[in-house]
Amino acid sequence: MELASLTSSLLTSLGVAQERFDGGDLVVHSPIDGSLIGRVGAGDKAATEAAIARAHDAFLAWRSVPAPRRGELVRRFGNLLRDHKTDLGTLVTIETGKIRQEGLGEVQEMIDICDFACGLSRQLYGLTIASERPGHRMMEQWHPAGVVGVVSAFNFPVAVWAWNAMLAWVCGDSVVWKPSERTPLTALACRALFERACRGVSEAPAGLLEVLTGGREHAALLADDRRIAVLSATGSCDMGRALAPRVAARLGRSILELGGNNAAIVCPSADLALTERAILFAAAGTAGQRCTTLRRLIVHESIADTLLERLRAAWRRIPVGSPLDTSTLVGPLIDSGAGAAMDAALAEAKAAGGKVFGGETVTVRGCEGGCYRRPALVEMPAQHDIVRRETFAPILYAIRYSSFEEAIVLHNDVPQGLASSIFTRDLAEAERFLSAAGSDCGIANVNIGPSGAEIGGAFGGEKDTGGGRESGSDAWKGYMRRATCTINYSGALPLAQGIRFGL
Ligand code: UN1
Repeated sequence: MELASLTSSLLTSLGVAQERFDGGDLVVHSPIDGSLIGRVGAGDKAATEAAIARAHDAFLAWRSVPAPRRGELVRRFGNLLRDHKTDLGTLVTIETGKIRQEGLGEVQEMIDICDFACGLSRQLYGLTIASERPGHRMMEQWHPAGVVGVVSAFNFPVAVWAWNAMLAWVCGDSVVWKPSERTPLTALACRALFERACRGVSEAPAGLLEVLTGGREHAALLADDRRIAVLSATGSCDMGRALAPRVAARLGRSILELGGNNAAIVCPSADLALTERAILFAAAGTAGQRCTTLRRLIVHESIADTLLERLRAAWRRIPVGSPLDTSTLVGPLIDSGAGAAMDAALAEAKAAGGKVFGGETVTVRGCEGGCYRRPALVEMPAQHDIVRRETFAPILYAIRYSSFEEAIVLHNDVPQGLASSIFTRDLAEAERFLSAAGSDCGIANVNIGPSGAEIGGAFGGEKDTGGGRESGSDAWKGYMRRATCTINYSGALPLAQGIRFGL
């Protein structure tokens, strides 16, 4: 079946009306073969203003709905995702080019965060605090923050939005979502499913979810608008550098999850068979287009030749092709610009003395309009500038190390600080890597690669990655405002710090 008609039938079965994806100004192409799969309406400034106003009205009602009832809405949405997992997963594949397994995995990640958020809706715990004054009680309350703006990227078009939106909703916030202009169709599908979920919850006001399809100017409008209590933005460091100062200029709150330059240190004691499999998924999976993709291999000189030979053999066998074909492991890059960036990075690495293996253009029969590349493995003499930059493509740079201290220095000597990993059977090495003087990233793993995190942990990283945390653990606190409350039941008025003040 042609991709356009497959897309149309998937969108229809997910509940999106035809006029929503047929006839607008924003054209959507599938990276699989470059074909046109939708035309979506791109809103203007007035439409964005109106969407924010509706979301703000929704917040004013939703904040007073008991949190477990808010969780019920998220539970219903999660069940609809279960029912439509295959269709939505296929749509993710068509719109992003990720393989079927990963498209389904992305929807599973949404379902998981729904479950997490639903449970959380009964656990938005505050503290009680011992007061220094007699007859006083102190406590912390967590209240809804307001309208949460979510800016998401093409590579995880729905899961990353779900991390934010599910927490926001149980926390009593409303959501204005600006998806990537490359992936508006999956966003429209999520909105349609969410509208269905709302039909079963009488307290759910209109405006709990507003979707802004269009260009980056909509993200800037969210950044500038004081009604957006929290702006959560996922994407490149450049995107973060453009939006964060605008939010800061109005002293607003942002949650930033930006680029990564994730490494694996492979130590002499590593289980090489396990390490090889982990590297394959982390470096080549999603065609190198995860923010957590493994981009740097820091390998001990005593095992480097053996490991690199094994990896070259594996790299040769990676099936590159249409992501709809179940035997494919590596699908297309998002567009030809991404292919050009990959080619330029490889040329730069070569000029810096890198030995490039792979990285060639692949022509896929029937998908000639797509941008396919064989994953590249590049042995570098040193951590050159090109290695320190994030190229959003399947390039794995390998560097040798001799002492463990040197490995840690190399590991941390990049501007980004998202995800990291070590492969070792030496307990002391693993613990040193996880210690305060080890990996400087927000995610640090032992004997698994840096990508493919579960939703239960807080997700995000340091330095140019932006410092924000989304998803599990106590990331929900970023979507609420904290009120410190002191209650005096003593009948007297003792002042804190023992101050005496009175006539
Ligand atoms: C992203 O690429 O922005 O940890 C998110 C992972 C996924 C999420 C990636 N669970 O690789």
